[in-house]
Amino acid sequence: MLEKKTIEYEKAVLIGVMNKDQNEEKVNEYLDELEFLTYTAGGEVCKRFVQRIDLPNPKTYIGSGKMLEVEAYVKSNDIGSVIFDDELTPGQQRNIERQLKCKILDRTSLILDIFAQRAQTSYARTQVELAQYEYLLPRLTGLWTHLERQKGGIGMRGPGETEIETDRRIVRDRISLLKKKLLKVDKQMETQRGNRGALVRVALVGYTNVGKSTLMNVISKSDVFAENKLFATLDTTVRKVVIGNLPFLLSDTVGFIRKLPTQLVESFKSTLDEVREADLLLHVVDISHPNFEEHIDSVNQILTEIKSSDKKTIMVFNKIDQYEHKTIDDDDLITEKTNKHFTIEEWKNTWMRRVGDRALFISALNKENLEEFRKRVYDEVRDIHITRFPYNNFLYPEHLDEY
Ligand SMILES: Nc1nc2c(ncn2[C@@H]2O[C@H](COP(=O)(O)OP(=O)(O)OP(=O)(O)O)[C@@H](O)[C@H]2O)c(=O)[nH]1
Ligand SMILES: [Mg+2]
Repeated sequence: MLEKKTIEYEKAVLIGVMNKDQNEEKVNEYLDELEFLTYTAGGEVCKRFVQRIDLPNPKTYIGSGKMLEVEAYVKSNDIGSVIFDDELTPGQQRNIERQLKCKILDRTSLILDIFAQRAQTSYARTQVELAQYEYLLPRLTGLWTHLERQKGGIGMRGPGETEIETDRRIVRDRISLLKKKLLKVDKQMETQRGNRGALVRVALVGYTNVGKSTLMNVISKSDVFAENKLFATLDTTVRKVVIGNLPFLLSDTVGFIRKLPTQLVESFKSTLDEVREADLLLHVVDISHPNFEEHIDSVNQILTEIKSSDKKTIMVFNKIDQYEHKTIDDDDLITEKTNKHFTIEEWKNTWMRRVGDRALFISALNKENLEEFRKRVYDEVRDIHITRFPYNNFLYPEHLDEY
């Protein structure tokens, strides 16, 4: 019999704060995502702590009373990591670590850790390593200021300072080396992209885990890795797809997330170039996710950051097979109807009013509505093609179904 392998999950605790603009539901949704990230990184969440606080405590993020509560729990439950749903300052991180005496992670370091774990190619690894060192550098500096403050400048010079200075120098050297390495690969990739000729380029973009790779696979009959964890894809895959007689390039790339660390956006610059240089974006959305509208906003924000927000875009609402809306009983006269109660039909109407026919509702998994999807993509690609090659358009019939 095959030996059954059980994965050892590290015990973790999550910490979030609720300010006056957030309700409990919202904070829980954020912590659900943090829990999913933790699970993806190999952790098992034993408890969540939430504190109502308008501004994070500058020393320990949460208040001292809450810290004691967390400390007691960490001690008696053999907790390996305490994970905060926000970026901690280097000082906060250190103070908390000193009190809790276990690993302290923030949202940024957790995401960086997942990226590091998932990077397959040497190119992706280089990009992640750069982002990690960029994250580390101010924290090394922080370590020094902290020692300086604690023990005073005098007597702390010498070995202590040299050590940190050396560390800092090593990290800086490593950063510039990695940047040079990436620059070289960037050039190669640029040439590669140039060699692809005049084909229209379409890019799948969207929040992580929405089904971009699954859609890529059904459309291009390729075999991109897809799974129900976050950041399954880190590298970009480009495939030539032909719909009707019209060939174009389709790319699948890294997923986005709320508060995506800026270090990652920067170091994944060339991976994201595929998006930046695309003629058409397919913005894939997981409509079955309770927070999908916020996901759309996060994605749009990142698209703005990488100067791609004004591109022609089709909104592709995926996972309609899994969509569940809240219902209101007939005799319930109190509950107000919100968009959580919308049916798929109501969402269709809403989005049609917003973007006209540039919104599609599909299930990549069950292959629902894929014909409509192909037809819309065909029409858009054809339009781009005709604009680009006005003398060559006799090749393409007005509509796909004229074949
Ligand atoms: N129910 C349902 N599940 C889907 C559908 N499309 C994809 N999935 C599932 O959603 C999960 C994520 O799919 P991926 O294709 O890996 O998602 P992705 O957007 O590429 O994710 P990242 O690469 O992590 O950003 C997988 O478990 C898929 O099987 C769908 O239409 N319906
Ligand atoms: Mg993917």
